[in-house]
Amino acid sequence: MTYDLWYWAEIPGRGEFVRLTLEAAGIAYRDMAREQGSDAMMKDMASRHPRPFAPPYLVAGDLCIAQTANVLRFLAERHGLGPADEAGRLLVHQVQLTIADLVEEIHGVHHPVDPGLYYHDQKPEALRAAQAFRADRLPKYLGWFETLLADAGGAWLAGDRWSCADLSLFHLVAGLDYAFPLRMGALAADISRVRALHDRVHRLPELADYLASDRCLGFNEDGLFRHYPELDAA
Ligand SMILES: N[C@@H](CCC(=O)N[C@@H](CS)C(=O)NCC(=O)O)C(=O)O
Repeated sequence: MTYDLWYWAEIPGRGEFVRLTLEAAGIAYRDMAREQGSDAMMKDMASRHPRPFAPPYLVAGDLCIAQTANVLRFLAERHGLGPADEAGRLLVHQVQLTIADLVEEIHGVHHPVDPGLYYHDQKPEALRAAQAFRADRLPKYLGWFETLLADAGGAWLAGDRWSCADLSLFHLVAGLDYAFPLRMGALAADISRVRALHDRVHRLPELADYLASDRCLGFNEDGLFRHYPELDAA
């Protein structure tokens, strides 16, 4: 079956977490909004029952699955990705949900008052949010991933092969490098396992063609991970 992935055409955003798994697992899919435009996605979304709250969502025959972590869980189960044991599968999903929490906080740094307003309409609040994010939340989350990797004792977060969670952590770190290069540099000594995992995923032969292709969009200031120099500091 060829899946339909729907996500904003202009940014990597949350869609990239799904795309990376589809690409690395060699699963056939169409990137619908890239083909038809984001307006077509709004029309498609409105026509679905039950209607997804927000993209990304994946259409698999009669199924329409939204929420990034939920989509990835579906793909992992359908395609036998990640660990086979229950504890491992639950851990992968737990990591995925925690990444979703962090992604929400990252978005909240540049949109601390209202996601419907522009960044420049909430800049003083963003400066304050960024300070707390850099000082407390970012090291806390990254420290947790570091602990998980230490506990896992191997190359991957769970099991002896990459899972969706490893691919997602790669994208998360890449986004943080883009948005907060100074802070990520300052934290480097504390997150060596996370960095090694990022580099390991970056080198996966399964992803080489995709990462080198123009289908793999760079980050930009319309997306989730935005580089505003005033929000970054060591
Ligand atoms: N928790 C959801 C969040 C989905 C979400 O916020 N999607 C964004 C794009 S990255 C969106 O289009 N949101 C529209 C809205 O919240 O109104 C997930 O992880 O998939």
